[in-house]
Amino acid sequence: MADNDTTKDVNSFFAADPEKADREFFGRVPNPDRRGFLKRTGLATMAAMVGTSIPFHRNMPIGFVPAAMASEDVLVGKDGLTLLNDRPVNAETPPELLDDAITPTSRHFVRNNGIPPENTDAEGWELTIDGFVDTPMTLTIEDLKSKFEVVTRALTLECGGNGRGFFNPPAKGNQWTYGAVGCSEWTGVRLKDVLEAAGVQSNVVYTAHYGADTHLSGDPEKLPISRGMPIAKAMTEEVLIAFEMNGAPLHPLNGAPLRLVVPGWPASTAQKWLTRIELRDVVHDGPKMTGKAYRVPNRPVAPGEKVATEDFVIIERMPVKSLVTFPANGADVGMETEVRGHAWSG
Ligand SMILES: Nc1nc2c(c(=O)[nH]1)N[C@H]1C(S)=C(S)[C@@H](COP(=O)(O)O)O[C@H]1N2
Ligand SMILES: [Mo]
Repeated sequence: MADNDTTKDVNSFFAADPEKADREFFGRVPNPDRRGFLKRTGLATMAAMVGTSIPFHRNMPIGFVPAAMASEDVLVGKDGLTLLNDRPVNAETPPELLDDAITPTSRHFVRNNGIPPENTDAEGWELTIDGFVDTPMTLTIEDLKSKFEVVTRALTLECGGNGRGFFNPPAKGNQWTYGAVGCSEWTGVRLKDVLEAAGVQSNVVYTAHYGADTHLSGDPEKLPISRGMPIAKAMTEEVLIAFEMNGAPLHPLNGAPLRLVVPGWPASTAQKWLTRIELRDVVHDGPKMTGKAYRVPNRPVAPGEKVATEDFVIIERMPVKSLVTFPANGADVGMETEVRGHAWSG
């Protein structure tokens, strides 16, 4: 059927601009259930690229099927999550599966901005601490475990976009509903202890975090995301460099083998597949730090009101929220029933 050139065409079409490619093939339906329903015109576009007609997507050659249709394999080790996107993988947890006090790893949501690294072996993984420090350091996970106090904490991670699916007017991006939040038990060392060992210089105002995932475009020069936080937050007791989640190594989709956990702040600051922390004398300006990414108006505004870019500030503490996890939404219950859930805040 398709020769290699056409296969490359479609793949590069998806690689160059996945959102545009998705729109072409699936239409602009911000709906997690759209998978499998290829638009008629999308089918035609794809058929034109293959040079033959395609009655059913299951007849398309492997490697040619858009990532969007290969959704069965992208959530290995996760259980019951709703897939919002599979390039990059984004999946949220239905509220009734967040009933436990400690979120099981299989139910912790996944928010990827790029493509996770293929090699997530703890063996040989290195973390570099540099920038304005007295002693730049490169540490293995064994170094972290042997040189610093290892602590275990139940910490809440919530995506800054959680709940965005209900915004009116609609917001761009993954249409998260309730479940881009989790509270697992994380084991690792305090970021503070590691930074103190490196020696934080007096001019430091901000951290910059780097991970081993790659940009959707495949361009090695581009980073999918690199965020940071004020040094004062980085030096608090509860910010961890974690290598375990619920008593086992991190799940590959949740940043194995090493990640930051920054509780109470948008989880975008909690860099996964962590390879480097740089201390800066200015606020970090990496991808997803500037413009409107993870920034909010500096005052309450009406929904949809235009706000000047210079009036946006970086999101820090997340607001107070709560979620009913039992009974399940829409469940048939008696006249009297117990209701449970969680509340959390930044
Ligand atoms: N390296 C890297 N770290 C990352 C991201 C990413 O795409 N790449 N996504 C961030 C965002 S936006 C969120 S909400 C959390 C999600 O963590 P989880 O996937 O473990 O739930 O990871 C953060 N850390
Ligand atoms: Mo996020």
